[in-house]
Amino acid sequence: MGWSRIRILAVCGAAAAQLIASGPVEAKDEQIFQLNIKGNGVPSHQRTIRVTRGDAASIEAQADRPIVLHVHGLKIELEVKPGVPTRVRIPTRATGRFRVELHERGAAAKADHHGAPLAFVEIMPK
Ligand SMILES: [Cu+2]
Repeated sequence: MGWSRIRILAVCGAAAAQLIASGPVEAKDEQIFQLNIKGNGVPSHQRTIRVTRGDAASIEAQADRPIVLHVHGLKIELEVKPGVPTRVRIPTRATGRFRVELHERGAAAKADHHGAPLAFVEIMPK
């Protein structure tokens, strides 16, 4: 279905099986989580971004229109232009569950602040 993942490095069979099970791409020690934003949502398998404290992890967002992605509590504000996959590192120093919100660009932005979360970032203790 909607698997769009980046292939950075060739992986061995066991690692490939683990990628399919866990969802995110792992290149060396970094996990990259795709968010493919269409309308006001992302595919269901992208709704939970789960990492362990101290992990190296990034979000790679794509959107069907200009948006700003906001991760509450992690101080992430990412501008995304349509058709331009855009990455941001997830700080994983603190544990918790953080809302990923979608902000529109332009005049409608303020009115639409903080609807239902697009996804959650969950940072688990080691
Ligand atoms: Cu917000």
